[in-house]
Amino acid sequence: MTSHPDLSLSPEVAEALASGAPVVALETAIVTHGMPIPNNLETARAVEAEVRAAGAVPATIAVIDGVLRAGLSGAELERLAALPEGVRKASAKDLGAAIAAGACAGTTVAATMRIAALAGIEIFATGGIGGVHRGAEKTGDVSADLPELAASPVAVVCAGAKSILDLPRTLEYLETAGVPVMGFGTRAFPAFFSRRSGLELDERVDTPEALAAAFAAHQRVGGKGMLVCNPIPEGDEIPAEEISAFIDRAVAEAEAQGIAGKGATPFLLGRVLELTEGRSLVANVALVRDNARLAGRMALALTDARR
Ligand code: PSU
Ligand code: MN
Repeated sequence: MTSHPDLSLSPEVAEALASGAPVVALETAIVTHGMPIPNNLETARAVEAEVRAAGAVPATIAVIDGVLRAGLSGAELERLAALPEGVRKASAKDLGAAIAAGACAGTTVAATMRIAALAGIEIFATGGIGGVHRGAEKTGDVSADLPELAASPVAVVCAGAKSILDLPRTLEYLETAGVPVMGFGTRAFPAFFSRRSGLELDERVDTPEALAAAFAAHQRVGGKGMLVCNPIPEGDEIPAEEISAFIDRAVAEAEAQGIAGKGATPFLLGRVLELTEGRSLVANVALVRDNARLAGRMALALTDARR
């Protein structure tokens, strides 16, 4: 890892990277803008524990007092999860301003990928990615997560994307951008709460070793990011028939209230949580933990492949 003036690694993450040990990046927009207190802190801790149980080192990424950080202390994670005054949601475009302002920010998938790449971390676990929003043909709302997947050499393990988004257009964007989308144990593109969206993927891969091999080969041929889709565990699934009315209502409310820009995704996530009376949160915690486990196994496999 080359040193960077705006980036600070925890001692544990620095040592793991220096010795070639497996590391998994974790995002924090889910902590600051994706889940309510106290579930946000509990989940962030549980996800770190899953990465450790898999034998990898968790690198929770955020902006703290204007410094890009990979690996937070327990106290720093607590501070971020308490939503300090002025805490921001930082996507890729927001990092420079947050640094210059000395701000604290939870980092989206796009910003977390950018920082992971600066640190030399190749595997990243999250819940769901941002994508092309419904109605994007009028609003142009496309998450910066998608172009970042084409730009940063990081494999992102997710449970697909929520149907608050236009899922067919999200997959089309990724195809155009040259981002491989791999189904773990499935050809079905998962829809976050549900194991299938009705959309098919080109690639199914059944082991962490095969995922690591495909990611390493993608790098050798000049590729950058890769999306790994790990469907929500069966027992935690909320069938599409049950969740879709709530999602449709949240999307309609956002449109009626003219909610746009970086507030759009947090509004939609918050309304789905309220409308499902917390059931969506239980599913969300289960899938993000499962993604952390898979990312940990993939990081181990990638370390072995690189030896
Ligand atoms: N989708 C989810 N849960 C999340 C997010 C998206 O189901 O927590 C968060 C992630 O941090 C993602 C961000 O990177 O929202 C995307 O925000 P935007 O659409 O503003 O790019
Ligand atoms: Mn957006």
